[in-house]
Amino acid sequence: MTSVLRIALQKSGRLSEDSYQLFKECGIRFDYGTGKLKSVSSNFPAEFLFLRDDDIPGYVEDGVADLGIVGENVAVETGRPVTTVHKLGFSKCRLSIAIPRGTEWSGIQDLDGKNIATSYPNLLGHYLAGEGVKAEIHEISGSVEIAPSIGLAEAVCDIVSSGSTLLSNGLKEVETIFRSEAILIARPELEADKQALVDKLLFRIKSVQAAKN
Ligand code: PRT
Ligand code: ZN
Repeated sequence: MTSVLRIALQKSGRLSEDSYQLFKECGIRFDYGTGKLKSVSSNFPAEFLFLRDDDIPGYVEDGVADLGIVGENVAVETGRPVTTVHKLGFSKCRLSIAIPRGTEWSGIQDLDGKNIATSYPNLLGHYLAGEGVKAEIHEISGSVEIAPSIGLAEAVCDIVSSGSTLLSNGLKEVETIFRSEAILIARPELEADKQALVDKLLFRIKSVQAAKN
């Protein structure tokens, strides 16, 4: 049986367009955006699965997919034992701590004993532990930026790109704890035939990237 790489991509979100574009530039054709959850390439032994980004590391670990594209922030936060194959250079952002604009800031110790709202409890917890700061982490799944204004937390830790969301919620960025971009992840210990396909794909990705620099 000839092997086929199963590749998990974000169905619709900030990673999607650039992920689809990358494969297009690699000369790998497949249909997307039709509402289907799966698509087979017409000219490369690959099958694409369209999923929520948060689920991708788990599917790669479990072997449902061989490869996936996610933000490093999601890969590290989920803590799944997957291999980072390559950095892709798009969807760049940072995970930062922000506080209400009128609040004074003298350093990370200011957060001792405070409440911090975030969707990234593991990354934040790890960072605070490293700094010796004891704070209460409140995990919320969305709209993290409104937490201070509704009295839920004194600070937030969220993804920042342009900074305009923080600004429009009356917050200022005081500490960056993690920098992220899209990465290609793989299931560890792929079979030799699949690894050969990954190598072939990686060669094309690197060529596409080199042509842009
Ligand atoms: O539906 P699904 O679960 O698949 O998608 P999602 O809504 O969870 O994720 P999505 O599509 O928003 O983001 C996917 C990945 O893109 C993230 O995991 C990051 O790696 C990356 N990325 C890059 C971002 C941003 N930029 C970004 N700006 N992820 C989120 N944001 C959000 C942020 O949470 C905040 O609400 O945008 C807001 C801040 O943006 P600025 O420009 O106002 O600073
Ligand atoms: Zn998500």
